[in-house]
Amino acid sequence: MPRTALRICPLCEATCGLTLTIEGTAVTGARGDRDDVFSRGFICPKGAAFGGLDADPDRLRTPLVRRDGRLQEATWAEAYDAIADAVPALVQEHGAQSVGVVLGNPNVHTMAGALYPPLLLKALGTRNLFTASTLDQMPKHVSSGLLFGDPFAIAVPDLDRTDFLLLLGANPVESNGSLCTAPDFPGRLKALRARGGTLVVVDPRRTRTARLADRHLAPRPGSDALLLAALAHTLLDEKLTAPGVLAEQSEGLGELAAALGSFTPEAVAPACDLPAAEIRALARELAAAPTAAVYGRIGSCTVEHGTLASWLVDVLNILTGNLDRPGGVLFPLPAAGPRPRPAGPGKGFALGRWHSRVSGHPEVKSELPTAALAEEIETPGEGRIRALIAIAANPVLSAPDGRRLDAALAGLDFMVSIDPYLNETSRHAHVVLPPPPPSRSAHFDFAFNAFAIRDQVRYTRPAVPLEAGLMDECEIHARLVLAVSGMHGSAGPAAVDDLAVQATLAKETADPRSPLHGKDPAQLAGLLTGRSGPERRLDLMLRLGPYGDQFGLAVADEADTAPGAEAEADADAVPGAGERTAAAGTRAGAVVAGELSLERLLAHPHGIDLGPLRPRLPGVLRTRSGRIELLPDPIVAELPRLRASLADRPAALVLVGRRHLRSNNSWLHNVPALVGGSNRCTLQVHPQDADRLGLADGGRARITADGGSLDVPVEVTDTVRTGVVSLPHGWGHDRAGARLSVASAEPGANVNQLLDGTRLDPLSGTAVLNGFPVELTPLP
Ligand SMILES: Nc1nc2c(c(=O)[nH]1)N[C@H]1C(S)=C(S)[C@@H](COP(=O)(O)OP(=O)(O)OC[C@H]3O[C@@H](n4cnc5c(=O)[nH]c(N)nc54)[C@H](O)[C@@H]3O)O[C@H]1N2
Ligand SMILES: Nc1nc2c(c(=O)[nH]1)N[C@H]1C(S)=C(S)[C@@H](COP(=O)(O)OP(=O)(O)OC[C@H]3O[C@@H](n4cnc5c(=O)[nH]c(N)nc54)[C@H](O)[C@@H]3O)O[C@H]1N2
Ligand code: SF4
Ligand SMILES: [Mo]
Repeated sequence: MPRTALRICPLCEATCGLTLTIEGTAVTGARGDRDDVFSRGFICPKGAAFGGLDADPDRLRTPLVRRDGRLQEATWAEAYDAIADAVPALVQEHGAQSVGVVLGNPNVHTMAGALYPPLLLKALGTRNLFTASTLDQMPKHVSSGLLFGDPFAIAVPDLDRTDFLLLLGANPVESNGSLCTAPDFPGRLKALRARGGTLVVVDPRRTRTARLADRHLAPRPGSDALLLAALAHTLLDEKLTAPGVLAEQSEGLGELAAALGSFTPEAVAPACDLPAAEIRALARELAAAPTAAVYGRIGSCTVEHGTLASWLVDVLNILTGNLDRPGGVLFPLPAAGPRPRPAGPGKGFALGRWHSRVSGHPEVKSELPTAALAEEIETPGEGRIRALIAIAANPVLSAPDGRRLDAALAGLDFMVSIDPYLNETSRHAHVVLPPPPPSRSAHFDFAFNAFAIRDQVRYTRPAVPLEAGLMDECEIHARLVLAVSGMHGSAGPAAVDDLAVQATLAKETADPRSPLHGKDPAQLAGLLTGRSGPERRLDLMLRLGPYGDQFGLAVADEADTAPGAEAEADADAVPGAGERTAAAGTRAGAVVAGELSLERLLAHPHGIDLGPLRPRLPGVLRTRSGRIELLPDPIVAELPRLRASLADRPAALVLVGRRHLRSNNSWLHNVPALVGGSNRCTLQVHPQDADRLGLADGGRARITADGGSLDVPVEVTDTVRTGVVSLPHGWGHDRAGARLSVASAEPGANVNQLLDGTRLDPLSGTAVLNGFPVELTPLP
């Protein structure tokens, strides 16, 4: 008899609730969970293919250990013995910096990836940390760090209530949204327009999102910072600013006009390749909207001036008074996050506290640019990376110059991959530790609830029990922490979780502002519930969090910042979502502020709605001044480079990426249901450029840039603007030694081979993956 089980989808940031059909131990179907308090039944083709992904025969089911140069199946004990033999000895001989850590994107989609890497880094003591963030959203962390003092204080568009959405460099109809967790993003954009709101999309391609818009601007790639600066300039120049209460909460407002003085619409128009009048008109519309949200993603981050663009997005939100107000952009209050703290000066955000060894790149958020990983492995000298731990990362395809990285990884003394696949990166490992299929894992969105457009909390336990021989990914991580610490023989994985719990409770009970100040940490730890170490840690975070029961010891003075109690009333304020909010209201009523715990959450399998986002300023500010620092020094120092770019002669042809709905970076090309059709690695070229260059649809072209050349199939389409070509990332599955039988049949080309890793947004160390110059020649 088939049964059903709930599972939050881990495949993109939308975090939809799925209902899986299970026969025996196989997932035979997946549909949207209609009762999910957030996703309300939404599902996309990736979620629907969950069963195919779960059962992929290429998934590793045992650890692999390199013996005599070859990766061979091994037991877990053998795998951890190999790690315990290698890593501590290397650290002993060459120091902590000789071990590098690479954390890839799926870490933000697993519980293990949220709970253990901080412990691993602490155990290793290395500063050689590289993550997908420097191929992605790091510019936003930097701008938030500088503006608000907290790199995680990222305000998200209030999608369901805004009157005007200006969306730059994002294609949520295919990506399903990023740094804006919103199941059914497409439906919410349609609802915005249906309620009379306006959607403006800025993208050099006429994407599926752009096709939903009232207005689509197709500027030259890489020019968003200029466009945004001109919008801000116009608001200031035409006295259209209305920051309201934000004026008192900000520093530097008065100096902004001078800082942006040269960026008139007329000055930026040639570089953006947009009419100045259109830029002016957009600024006036933005100012006139009752509420508005400016939102930028990949296309505005992974570019030359990514941090300036990210900063300017919030400058516009501030100048128009839309930061921290309903209908504008708001700071979420996630259930497993910290309790709101009282307003006041904080520690601030510092960049460049140390620098990378070879090129001297500044550290950002304790990370170094992933584009600089290869040189840190290759370049001799003290502090060279000799061993690497890669967790859920495939930088050979995701980062610039995969060929160079390939060679560098092949020269490592030791490498561990935690990865379900033997792929372009993990094939270099000495030990591969495979997590089980996703149906066997519990799920809680530690990362994405912090960027969600509604506060809500959901948890799903494993849908299928673990078979003998498989290991839960949390345990894989915990055992890795033990193995690198030399504690591998003397302690079990539970000890790692116990230590984490003890550390949190020790801090909490010592904090005079905590309701638990002075309590006995051991007694509190004894009150935690849950079947496993990670569940007990989740219980701890929920109970200490903003809606938590504080172990029943909460005191009343936090009540005004704990919002659950008001969720029901607030829910009515969400327009265009009548039924949804009525049901959500009932659920919110079931759990009120100050009662959340794992036990409470488990009683609500479809989640608990905690209401729409609410203003949180000045409480979120952690700057040294305790105010919004609108014009921070690193930004001021960076503006001349943007100004100088006005004089640059634009390249004749530049490349941008694209995402396909049925893709997920580099690792879903092995699921038959998700490949084929329009999900292909083609180079999109505008008909005029194709004519000029002698390219034909279906023909082939050689594309060349800093890092090398690729031969790719050409797709002639007017969905890209002139002067721009588009090639998706995550392809290039043609390397020997990988085990990807479906993906290798249609390998595609790795776009990142066109880069040599030297083009970076200097403030954030983020690789320039969009808007770099290329040359094209036809191939016979
Ligand atoms: N040119 C270009 N390059 C890009 C981008 C772009 O837009 N253009 N986008 C960039 C962005 S935004 C990102 S986030 C990066 C992503 O780049 P990476 O962080 O390298 O991520 P993926 O390519 O998604 O590879 C993820 C790896 O995790 C493994 N994996 C999958 N599920 C699990 C799991 O549950 N547990 C574990 N342990 N492993 C798992 C997969 O097999 C794969 O090896 O790529 C970046 N690269
Ligand atoms: N289906 C699917 N969904 C995904 C992923 C996936 O690989 N596939 N990856 C996930 C990940 S890791 C992330 S980070 C998110 C990303 O989510 P999004 O930010 O929505 O990413 P993209 O779909 O790549 O959209 C970026 C858009 O920017 C445009 N662009 C390129 N250069 C410029 C520029 O200079 N200026 C402007 N204004 N636009 C530009 C591109 O044409 C493209 O349409 O998606 C996530 N969701
Ligand atoms: S939109 Fe994202 S979270 Fe929702 S089903 Fe699709 S892949 Fe999963
Ligand atoms: Mo990403």
